[in-house]
Amino acid sequence: MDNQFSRRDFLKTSAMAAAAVAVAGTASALPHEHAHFSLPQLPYGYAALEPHIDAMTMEIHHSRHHKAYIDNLNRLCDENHVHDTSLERILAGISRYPMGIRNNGGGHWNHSFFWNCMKPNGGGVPTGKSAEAINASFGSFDAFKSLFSDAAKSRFGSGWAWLVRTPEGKLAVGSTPNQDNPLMDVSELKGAPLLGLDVWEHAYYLKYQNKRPDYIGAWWNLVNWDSVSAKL
Ligand code: MN3
Repeated sequence: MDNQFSRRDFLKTSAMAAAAVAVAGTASALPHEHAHFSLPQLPYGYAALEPHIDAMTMEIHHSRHHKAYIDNLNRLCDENHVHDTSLERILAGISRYPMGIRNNGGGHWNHSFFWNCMKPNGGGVPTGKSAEAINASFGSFDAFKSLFSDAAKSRFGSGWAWLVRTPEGKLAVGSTPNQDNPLMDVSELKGAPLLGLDVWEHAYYLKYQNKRPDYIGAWWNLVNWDSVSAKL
């Protein structure tokens, strides 16, 4: 996304715009015959979310779990001749793809999104657009927090809890199994994700073991409300 924005700025300002378009046009067809995705850098260090999420959990979660979804996704895109480079577009039509692309494509999208749902010294009560939208939809922040926490606690097995803006423009809370997400045509919960919480055991087991509710309770101290507001 940064590349697209910087390229657009370049095109606006450069006297060499025509040449740049020619280069970009040929370059996009060359490097990869198939879709290729890469591991995004975390917006903070592995230890930055301590004590709520420990550094070792973050390092393993990002550098091994997230990376494995991407490696598998790239391999499966090659094997299945998937040329679409937009993961969002693939997810929107995921019912037409093999299960491995659903699991690993969802895994890549969900984790990329999740890292930005958190920040050091986050949490607290939302302000601005987040606060307005949450109060209007759920009555109060406490009511929303309780709904979202229940969705995260009651998701049986592995999955995610979400706050989404539905296609009708309302906010809704729900959860998805495995690495499914609300962008997928197969998902019961549909909409644009505003906030997501990973409740797979790999997200919390080292520090919290079987106590998922404790992890969820601590996670509220990390929520990046600026990121939620920016999506509204
Ligand atoms: Mn995970």
